[in-house]
Amino acid sequence: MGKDEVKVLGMWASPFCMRVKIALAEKGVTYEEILENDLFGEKSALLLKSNPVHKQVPVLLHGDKPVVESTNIITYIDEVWPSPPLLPACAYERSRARFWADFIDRKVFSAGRGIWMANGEEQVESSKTEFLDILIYLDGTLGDKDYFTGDTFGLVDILLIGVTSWFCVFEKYGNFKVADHYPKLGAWMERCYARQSVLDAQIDSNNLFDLVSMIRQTNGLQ
Ligand SMILES: N[C@@H](CCC(=O)N[C@@H](CS)C(=O)NCC(=O)O)C(=O)O
Repeated sequence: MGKDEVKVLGMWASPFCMRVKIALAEKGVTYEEILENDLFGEKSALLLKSNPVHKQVPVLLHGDKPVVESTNIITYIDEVWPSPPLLPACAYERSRARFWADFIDRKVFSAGRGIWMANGEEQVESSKTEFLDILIYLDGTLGDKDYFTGDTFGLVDILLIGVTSWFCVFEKYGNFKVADHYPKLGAWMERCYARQSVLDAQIDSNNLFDLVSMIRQTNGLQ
């Protein structure tokens, strides 16, 4: 493998892989995507060798060097291919972006999972409240800006828009629409989905519904 060659080990339904694909597209970096066929069964030897600790996708292979964890991968991409920058020039604004990146990573996807893995109406309602309460903070920090750190699409946008690929699932099982509760976040999603990088990386919602229904059945949920 050439020393500058870029490969992404991925999986079609992964919001975290979507993030990496968006970041590479924003930077104009060409890459080969290698999909894991059986991520929850037999993982490929390449994945096990590249991410021996977590054994998860995405993995970015830069030449023969593996980089793991989607947020870490995107900051690596931003350092190696600096233009256009994904983090603000000002140190204070960069620290704020990293704070929100961490908030998104800790909270949003796991709260959404609580909705689609809920067992019964009561659990659905409490998970939905938890999820919507997390979004209050994101809606607040977005405010009237086009993107989370101002006028330009950046790290925080990429991290959250990847996770929004699963919002259709959260909304279906929770019987709500994020945009009805948070119109500014709804408009931000539309703005992001108008970008080619996001469109090209988007995940098919019907395939996600099939996957989720299969996972629920496997776990004995109705
Ligand atoms: N924190 C990780 C999460 C990655 C992750 O959860 N990947 C999932 C696919 S969406 C995975 O590889 N799951 C397989 C496993 O955990 O065994 C990141 O941001 O990259």
